[in-house]
Amino acid sequence: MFKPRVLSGVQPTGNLHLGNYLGAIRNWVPFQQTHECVYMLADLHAITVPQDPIKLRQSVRETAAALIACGINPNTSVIFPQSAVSAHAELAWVLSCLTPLGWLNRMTQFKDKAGKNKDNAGLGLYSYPVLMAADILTYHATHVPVGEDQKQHLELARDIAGAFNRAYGTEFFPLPEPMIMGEATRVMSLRDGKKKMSKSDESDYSRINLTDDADAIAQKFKKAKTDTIEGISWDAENRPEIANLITIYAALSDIKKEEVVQQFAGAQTSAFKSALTDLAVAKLSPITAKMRVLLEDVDSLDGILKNGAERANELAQPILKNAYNLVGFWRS
Ligand code: AQP
Repeated sequence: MFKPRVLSGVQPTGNLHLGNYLGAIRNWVPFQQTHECVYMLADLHAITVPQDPIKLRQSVRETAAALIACGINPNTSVIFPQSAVSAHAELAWVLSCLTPLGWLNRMTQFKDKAGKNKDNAGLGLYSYPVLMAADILTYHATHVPVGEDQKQHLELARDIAGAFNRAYGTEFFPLPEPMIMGEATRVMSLRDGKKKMSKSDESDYSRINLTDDADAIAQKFKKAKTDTIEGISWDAENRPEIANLITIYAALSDIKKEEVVQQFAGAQTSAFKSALTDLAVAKLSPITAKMRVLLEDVDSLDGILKNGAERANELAQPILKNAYNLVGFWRS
């Protein structure tokens, strides 16, 4: 039997936003009571699109500070930069040899990110889901809490684990369970209710960043796209932007969407936006303040990352070694 172990990660690509928080990071916190937790700053994934080296390094610190400020305890959970544990890249190679191209061709994130210029996209962007499978399997992780956008990659990780087990006549890798949790599994852009909120969106007004102050949050919700229909009602098809704001309100206040609709049914959009601003500021400002304090002490943060990398290596290396032995590789 596999010990219940959680793995998840976030790319240190700046602009950590409300979608990352509500869809993923916030859900990682309670697992610390029940599971062994491993949370990576996915810098190997980050370079699937161009990154400035100095910013990337600093962004790992900022993302670590965000996780800690959101309630991840570095003394119990393992927080580490992915690039500090070579097992991820090493296992990814083995898994890539077992992954048919047809499986990767179905991945919608590659199609979205590569756009029309597919031939110029890097191989790393295409094989990103194989590295993600390696991230999970190299810890024998059983549960992976992610936002809705990562569901397809998680299903692929299960298929890849199965492919390895079949190829080597073993049950060595557990099939990881995706955990898509909470009211806000897919937070949408504030400028376009049909596009997910994203770090790489050119418009800063499309997202609420975890580092935004009260004024910025107020401005962004005030300018958020809505419609001309009166009152607050749930109609995801025809009122996607209002549905998104209802979802955010529900998630931040830990109530159901129906309750939000009941509470604001007769309210004007501007009044609802103002209540949402107050709620978001109340929930996010303690996180922002804690992040600021943590980032003032770079040495302590670097110490946390170094210690996390050592602990992650201790977990990953024996699993990689066993996997290599199954393949017939040399690794003592
Ligand atoms: N809009 C979202 N709603 C809910 N969950 C989301 N996540 C991302 N966007 C949303 C979840 O956050 C975790 C970390 O994501 P990531 O940083 O590793 O990568 P991503 O999914 O590519 O995030 P972005 O913001 O869209 O970054 P860019 O623009 O750089 O591609 C994951 O669990 C993800 O599901």
